[in-house]
Amino acid sequence: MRHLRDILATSLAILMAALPGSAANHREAPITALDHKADITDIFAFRSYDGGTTPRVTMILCVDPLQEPANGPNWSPFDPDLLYEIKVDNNNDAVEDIVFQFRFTTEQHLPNLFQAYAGAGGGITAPANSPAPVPPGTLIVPPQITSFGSPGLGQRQSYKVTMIKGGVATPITGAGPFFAVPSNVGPRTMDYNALFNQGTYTTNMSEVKVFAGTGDDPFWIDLGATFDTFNLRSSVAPGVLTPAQDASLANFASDTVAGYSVNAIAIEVPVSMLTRTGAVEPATSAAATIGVWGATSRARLTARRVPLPTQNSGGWSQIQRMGNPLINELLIGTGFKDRFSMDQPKNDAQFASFFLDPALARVLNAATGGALSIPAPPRLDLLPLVTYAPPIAAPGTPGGPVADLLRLNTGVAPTQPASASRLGLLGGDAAGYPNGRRLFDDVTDISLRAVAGVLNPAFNIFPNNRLGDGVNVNDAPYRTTFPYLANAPSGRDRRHIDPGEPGCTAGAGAPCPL
Ligand SMILES: [Ca+2]
Ligand SMILES: [Ca+2]
Ligand SMILES: [Ca+2]
Repeated sequence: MRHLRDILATSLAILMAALPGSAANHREAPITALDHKADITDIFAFRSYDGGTTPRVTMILCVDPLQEPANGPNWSPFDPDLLYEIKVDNNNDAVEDIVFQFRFTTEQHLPNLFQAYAGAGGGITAPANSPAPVPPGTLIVPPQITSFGSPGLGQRQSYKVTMIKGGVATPITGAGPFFAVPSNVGPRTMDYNALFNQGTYTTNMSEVKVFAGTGDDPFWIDLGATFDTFNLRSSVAPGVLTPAQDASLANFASDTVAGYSVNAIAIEVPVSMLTRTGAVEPATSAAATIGVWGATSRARLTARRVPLPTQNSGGWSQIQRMGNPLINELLIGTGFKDRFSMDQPKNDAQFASFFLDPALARVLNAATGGALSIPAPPRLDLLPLVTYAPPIAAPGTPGGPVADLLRLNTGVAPTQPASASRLGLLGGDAAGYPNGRRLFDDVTDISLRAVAGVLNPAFNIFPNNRLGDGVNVNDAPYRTTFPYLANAPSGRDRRHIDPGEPGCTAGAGAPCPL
């Protein structure tokens, strides 16, 4: 504890000096509300649970929130001008030791067609009454897109992956180019599932896999009610679940993100590539816990020279970064979100007041009429989220500076989905958030409860420990192997599950409460 107090004292001292007089993260900061391509929605890091024998970690960075799958004719490509990065700290100083960089290139193969993708069956030819000069029988619509070589894939994106470790940049390559899985336009145009599977690549590095593409947004939340100043639905008002609701893998409110897609970058690597010892450390080892975060950056200078390619120069400037879910979204004050987004995790002591006296706890308590019993600041109970500390890191692990990293104890074996808890560590499942983060971890409920104080046993009491928004599960089934993401909804058939409409599962697809 003395160590934690030292961190806090240092943090607050820096905070006093730094402040002037005064995650899941969808459009959470002013700067990314204006630059949605660079907007990180979520980052995940967890021990792969596909049953393989080599311990591996899967890391997934999602960007470009609330993609409407029907948003043709250009849909939602990756931005070739962005640098997408997944960073790992393995020696507790919140400075990256390993970086995985992703850069995209776009090719246009159908410059004369009005939409980026087109296809149908075996192709459609000009009928007998085709006006000259196009003779009947001429191919007008290409065949359904079933591979990255299909002619109907007019807009094709490939990407390069680079690992930077110890100052050395190493390309991660495959048998051919890595192609990004496009938006799921619809079943006539493409076999999206086939493209998804072809877009999951093994590489020249043993047990390293990569994926990039448009997939289902793996995050779920009653976003509309949450940001209507916690105006939660009657089914869960005032944000306290019944025991039955808490135990259910069903939704009692509509998932605002249902039916939307997101762009995802994923990489799976052996644990031994990530730890500082190069070994699979036991959970009790101080070297077992890593910190993971994602970042997007743009060139400082961009010259747009249409029709020539864009010219970038001047080095990179970070647009956004993310470690824990909902930190920037729910804890950092609006006046500080851009600075938070553009700064480095090692400097997060300047934001310590937001972590250690979160306004959200006070808002929750006020919104429930004082029904919660929240700890008084400074909130040392929240330090495990922003330092290397138990119950995530082993006792004796150097805490490091206050930093928003997603911390993963790589020595904790994965829990099989059938016995996993959506509440992660709070649900007694040692392999779930805030020990890393899996797709199915209900980080909204976990974060609400953590902010209410449940990481401190004295505050792990009702109603603190039953807070929730009523959305407990994703709208689409996740894969059970890398990259674990679900298929993107199709543009033709996507459906957003809205309040008052069928789709909540508190009774066989009953209407979601208004
Ligand atoms: Ca480091
Ligand atoms: Ca979803
Ligand atoms: Ca929830």
